[in-house]
Amino acid sequence: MRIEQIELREVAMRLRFRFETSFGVEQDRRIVLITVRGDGGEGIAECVAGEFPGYAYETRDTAWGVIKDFVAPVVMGRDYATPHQLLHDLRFVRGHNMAVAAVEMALWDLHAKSLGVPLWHLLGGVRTEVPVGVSIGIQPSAEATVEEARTHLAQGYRRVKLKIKPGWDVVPVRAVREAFPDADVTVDANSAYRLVDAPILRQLDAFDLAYVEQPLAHDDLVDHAALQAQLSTSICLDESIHSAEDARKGLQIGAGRVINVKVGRVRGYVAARRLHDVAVAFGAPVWCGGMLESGVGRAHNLHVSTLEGFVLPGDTSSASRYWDEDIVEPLLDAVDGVQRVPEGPGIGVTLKHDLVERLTRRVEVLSASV
Ligand code: OSB
Ligand code: MG
Repeated sequence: MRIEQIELREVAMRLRFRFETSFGVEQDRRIVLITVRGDGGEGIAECVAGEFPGYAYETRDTAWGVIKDFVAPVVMGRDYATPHQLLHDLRFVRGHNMAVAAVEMALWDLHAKSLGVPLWHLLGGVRTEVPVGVSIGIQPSAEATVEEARTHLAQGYRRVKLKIKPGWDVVPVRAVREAFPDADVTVDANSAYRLVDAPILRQLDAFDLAYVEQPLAHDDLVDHAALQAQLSTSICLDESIHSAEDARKGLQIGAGRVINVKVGRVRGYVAARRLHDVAVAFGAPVWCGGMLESGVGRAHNLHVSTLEGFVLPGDTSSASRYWDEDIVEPLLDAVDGVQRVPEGPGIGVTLKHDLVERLTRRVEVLSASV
């Protein structure tokens, strides 16, 4: 596959709900889609960088600039037998994993399509059905949180994850646990606590949570290890893990026992596979987190979720929870808390081009010189 063209496209999509976390509120999404063209085909991916640097330092604008100024000039015109070499070629781009991942993931889609196989075949996936849960944002009251959990558990979702922050933790968690004694419940703090808050986090041990996700700083592993030693509940690392090496270090020092793998956060599929293999070697379960993606990113998430170590329910709940109309076909909706991995070649979904055009706010096409 010779990379002949990279298209950057920003689309505006409004979530059906206001999504509040400890780092901010999201509803009007601006999503960067990447199309890689070559050998008469094209592959697509979604950059998971947010609108503002609240979850990670990358934003849709930094990703756009990094792809245009540093990624495209290196990979444009190169002929890749498989996508593995791309990561190596980009080793001098420090950080900016979300920008690099988007291009890498689009190349995987192109590669799988050129071979006429679903992407998960190339990744070495072992399942065609992916159990999923929902991520429930911070609600106005504990009662509203219980109602959100009730609605989704009734739909068959396999786990509910509650967003928490200081002042919004024990009360909603207790309410949900009392209402649903047997449900798989987790919490995600998105780095809102410090080690001195350990006594509050220890109170969560009473609620039999599957894990507490990223309680401490986004760049920390050491304090997470100190906290894990004081908790019976497992810590799941999200923001702190950017690579297989981070996973190795985190698991080695006991900073957590579970890892949330987002392909976009960890630099793409090759990196996600390495990270996954490290976690499996440590006996640590992993699962696929979400970033409020459109159908493009959701399809990618389902493919990575087919790897054997993804044994806990992911965040890829039904597309129609998020969007009045998603930008891909077929519609990725869960049935009884299970998503089927799309069956077509590549990521197995195609863009609704007319809708995408209507939602587009800017496009830039970068081409190889001939
Ligand atoms: O921490 O997992 C997170 C959304 C945006 C940024 C970070 C996170 C999330 C979610 C939502 O939890 C998951 C989803 O429903 O896509
Ligand atoms: Mg998280």
